[in-house]
This record gives sequence, C-alpha cells and structure tokens, in this order.
Amino acid sequence: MSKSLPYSVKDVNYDNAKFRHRSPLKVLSQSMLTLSTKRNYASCSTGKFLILILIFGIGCLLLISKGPNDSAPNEKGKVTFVGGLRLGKLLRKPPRLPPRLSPDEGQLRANGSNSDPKWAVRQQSVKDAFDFAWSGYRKYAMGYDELMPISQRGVDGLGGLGATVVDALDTAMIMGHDHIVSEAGAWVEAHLLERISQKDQVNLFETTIRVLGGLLSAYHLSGGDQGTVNMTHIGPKPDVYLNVAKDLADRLLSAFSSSPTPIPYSDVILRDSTAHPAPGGMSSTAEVASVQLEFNYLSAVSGDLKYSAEAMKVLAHIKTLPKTEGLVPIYISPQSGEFVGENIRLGSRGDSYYEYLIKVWLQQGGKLNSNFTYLHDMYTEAMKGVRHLLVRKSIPKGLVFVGELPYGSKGEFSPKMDHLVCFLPGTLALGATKGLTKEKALAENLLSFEDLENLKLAEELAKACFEMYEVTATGLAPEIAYFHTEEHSEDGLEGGNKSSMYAKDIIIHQADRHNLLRPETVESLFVLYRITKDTKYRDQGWQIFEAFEKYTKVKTGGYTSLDDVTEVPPRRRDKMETFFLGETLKYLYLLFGDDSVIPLDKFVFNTEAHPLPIKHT
Ligand code: DMJ
Repeated sequence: MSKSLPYSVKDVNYDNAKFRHRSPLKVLSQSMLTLSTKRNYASCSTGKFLILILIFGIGCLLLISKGPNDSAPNEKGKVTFVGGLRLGKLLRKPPRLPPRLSPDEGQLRANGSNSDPKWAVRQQSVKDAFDFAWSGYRKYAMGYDELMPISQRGVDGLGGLGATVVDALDTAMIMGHDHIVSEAGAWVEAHLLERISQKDQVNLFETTIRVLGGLLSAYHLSGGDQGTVNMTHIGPKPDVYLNVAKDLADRLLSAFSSSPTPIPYSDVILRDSTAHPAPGGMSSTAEVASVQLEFNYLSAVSGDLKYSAEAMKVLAHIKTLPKTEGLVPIYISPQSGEFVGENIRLGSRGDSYYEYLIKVWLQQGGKLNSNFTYLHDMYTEAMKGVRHLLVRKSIPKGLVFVGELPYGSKGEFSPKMDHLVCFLPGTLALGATKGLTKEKALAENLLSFEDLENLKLAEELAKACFEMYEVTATGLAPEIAYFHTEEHSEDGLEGGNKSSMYAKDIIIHQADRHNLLRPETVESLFVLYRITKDTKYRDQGWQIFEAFEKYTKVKTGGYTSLDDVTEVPPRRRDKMETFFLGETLKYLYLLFGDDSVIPLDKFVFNTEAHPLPIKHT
C-alpha cells in the first residue's frame, strides 16, 4: 500500500538494537572476549592491574544485580543461582522495543486496554443514556422524525419518515438494547413502506445518510449479507430492512435521473418519485458527494448495480472539475455540472465530500491501482491543500485549527471553524492507517510521509476540537468558534470558563453559542482512541458525556439542544436531533468499549455513523 516510506525496515531494526539493554552475563562474556583478544596487555604490570580492577568491578556488578525477589521460585518452582544471580534472569532476552514509539506511547497502550473496569461502568452509563433518550422519544414522539423533549411532543423536520426510529436502530443493536431493537424494528416493519409511498418532499442527502444508511446497517447487523456480524436476532428478518431500503432508494434515484448532469437535485417528492433543485438551484457539494457508501452497499447486497452506477457518476464527474489544491467550493450546479462560487470550507456543505473520498475508496477494498484509486488521489491532494491553505495556529497558546476561504485561495482567510469540521481528525487518522492501529501500521511499514503528516494533524485538530468544549462554562462546544490570530482579534467573546488556558485563543460569537448535541468531536475521539490507544481520548469523551448529562438531560425523558453553552444554567432549545441517538451516543459507547466491536479495518461508518462492511477483494 505504501510507496514512499519515511524510513526503512533497517532503520526500525537499528532503533531496536540501539536501545536494547545488555544483560550482566553479556557484559561479562563480552569483556572476557575483549580481554582475550588483547592478551598482550596482561604481560605488563599496568595490564595486570587493569585486569584486577576489571575482575573486582564484575564482582561488584554481580552482587548489585541481585534483585529483591531473587529467591522467588521460577515457573517450575526451582530457584537457580549463578554467583548471586538467577540463571534464567541472565539468559532471558530483554524485550524488543516496538518500532519508533516513545516510552510514553507504550505506557498508554498498556493502560488503554479494557482491563480497567471503569470503562465498562462508563460504557453502561452511555447505554443508560440511550435508553433514557429513547424512552422520551417513544413516550412523546414515536413515529415522528424528532422529539421536542421540553414540550413533550414530536415534530417532522425531515419529511416524516420516523427518522429517529431508523437512526437509532443500529445503535440499539450494537448496545444490545433488545427491547428497543424490537420496538424500532416492529415500527419499521409496520409503517415505513407505507410512509415512504405517501410522503412529500425529502432531502436526498439527509434521507440517504439517516434513513437509507440506518436501514442498510440494520440489515447487515441483523444477519443480512451472510450475517458477517450477527448482532441481534430480535426484530424483523434482515430482508424486511432491505426491501424498505430498496423501495426508498428507487424513489431517491429520481434526483439523479431528473438532472441534466451527473449532479443530482437536492429534493425528492417521495410519493410520485420526482425531484427538483433546491430553492436557488444549487446543490451542496457535501450532499451530492455523500450518498455513495449507501448506494454502493445497496447495489452489492441487492445485486442491482443501478444504485451504485448513479451515485458513483457524481464522484467521477467531480474528478474532472478544476479545484484549488484539491479543495472545492461548497456549491455545485445540477444544471451545469460546475462548481458555483469560491467559498471553500470543511464545515457545513463541504465536510463529508472529503470524508467520502477516502471512505468510498476504503469501502471498495482500499487498494491502490484499482478503479477507485482516483478517490484516494483526490483525498490525498485535498488533505495537502488543507495543510497548505487552511491550517493555522491560534494565539497566544497555539491551537492548530482549520479555517475557511470564503473568497477562494486569493481572498482573505477566515479563522472560523464549525463544530462540523471536527469530523476531520477522525477521517485523517482513518485515512492514514486504513483502520489499523498506529502501532501495527508502523510495524508493517504502511505509513507514507503523507499518512504521518495527516496523523499528526489529526491529533492536533482533535485537541482544538476538545478545547472548544473545555473553554465554555457548560463544557459543551458552540456550533461555531473563531480563533484568535495575529490578523484576527475580537475581545469580550469568551466561552465562560476563565480557567481554560485557551480562553483567549477561542472566540465565540453571540449567534454561534448553541449546541445541537452534535457528534463530530466524539466521533474523532473514538477513531483516534482506536488508532493510537491513547487513553486521553477516552478521558476527554467521558468529560463531554458528563457535560451532556448535566446540562442537556430533560427530566421527563430525552435530551435537548441548548441555546447558549457559555452560560450556566444554559438556555435550552427544544429538540433532540436524530443524530444524538444515531451518532453521538453510538460513538461514545464504542469509545469506552472493546475494539473488536465494529473494527475499523472491516467497517466504514457512513457520515451518520451507520456502519457498513468493507468489501472483501
Ligand atoms: C449528521 O447528520 C452528519 O454527520 C452530517 O454529515 C453532518 N451533520 C450531522 C451531525 O452533526
């Protein structure tokens, strides 16, 4: 997989040899060897004197080396001494050091296992939170898209397909919440086909990532697709989910077939399978380029290639368009097939374009020199562009963040970062190691220079994302943050936590102080924990979870978005977004759990956290 390696196998072995400790026996034998080859020295009196000093020194060394437990029995219950030292201890080879990992990192791995029961307890707390969120939704809003937990009713903000039910379903399967799987599964079986055939306008992207993605993941996790992961036997048979998914996707395809170019329209009228552009005529780049994981998987399991064919035309077409160092504007016209405007950002309308480039490539087997290599190339170029054009450091404390170019690369840089950008650390880390742990990827020489750069940036950005939480009075991030730089400064817009060392680096505008229970930061913490095994990511995830518990939980059931995270108590909004159950709680649960559940080298998560299996090639 890797072409240009930053170091060779020889370098790694050299590092190991260099740091390997020598045993006292080795010291003795090597000294004797040296002595015998330099026998001439012994014939003079100075030489004899030196030999005496050497023998005296070795004697002292042997005495000092006797450890406090030297008389403890070995595995067979026998204790064998040689001049005060256990023979086994002398003969035992010192452990090989792992390649290029600092002692600190080694320590982190040792502590990062699930052997600490604290994480099982914390994982259970997340599972309980999910139950509480579901109970509120079920009580007041079953069948609606979202719960309004404070007014205790439901609302259809996404077209009326019961989006919370489908978004939550695979999380319940992964957590082993059988009663929720059973309730949600029964609702899908009884109502969803009918809803799809009757409903009016839905957004292609939102419906694909939440509803289609949720159905396909439920299909797989309940044993469909030969049951690679058979997480649940509860609820409907896998084919129930697949049939609903096909019916929905058939209607969504009208967004592609109605458009004069490979770029689909943004809105679909479900009941008559027609489509039209959004008001203003433009589609969002992220939206048209973030339906491919779902349509590809549907083609793979249904045997009908039309879904994948339509969706992949979008990416093949975007490949041909001019870009700025791999970066693209956030709008694209379905009429002309061209990008519109110059606004470049990795926040809203731009984000998951970059995410799907690498994830679709991984889904299709992650091979270079395949039909999908162009996606890997587009991703690599884009991340280089991000590092060159969008990454800056804040002052005074130097947080690394990703800003925007609202007027293209020739225009002024804006130090604005949406919370949405916090998907990027996870995607960068995943793209670097392809889902393997950093340790394994290093040991197998799989990391190119680009991969190492991206991994480093991933860790730096994850810090900025976490500090967006730390800096506020509630410990919850605002929707948007600005960073203080040499060129950009604004006073009096701090987050309310004066003890944060980044209080001066992060600026929060009045209009951006809300929190919608978004997942991006905990998503990245989860991926980075899996890849680096650094327990600080778990600790940070726990801190965020505790803040959600403290400030967003609504007594009567469910969790709510907030209006202002910089005040305590925070003003509350009245909405539990579907992604709180579909993504935020799922990623937190996985962060505190075992790595073997939904392994990152076997699954890709769609942008709504629905895991889909990677194709075996
Ligand atoms: C989700 O619907 C998806 O993650 C999407 O890609 C971006 N926004 C929300 C969550 O914040």
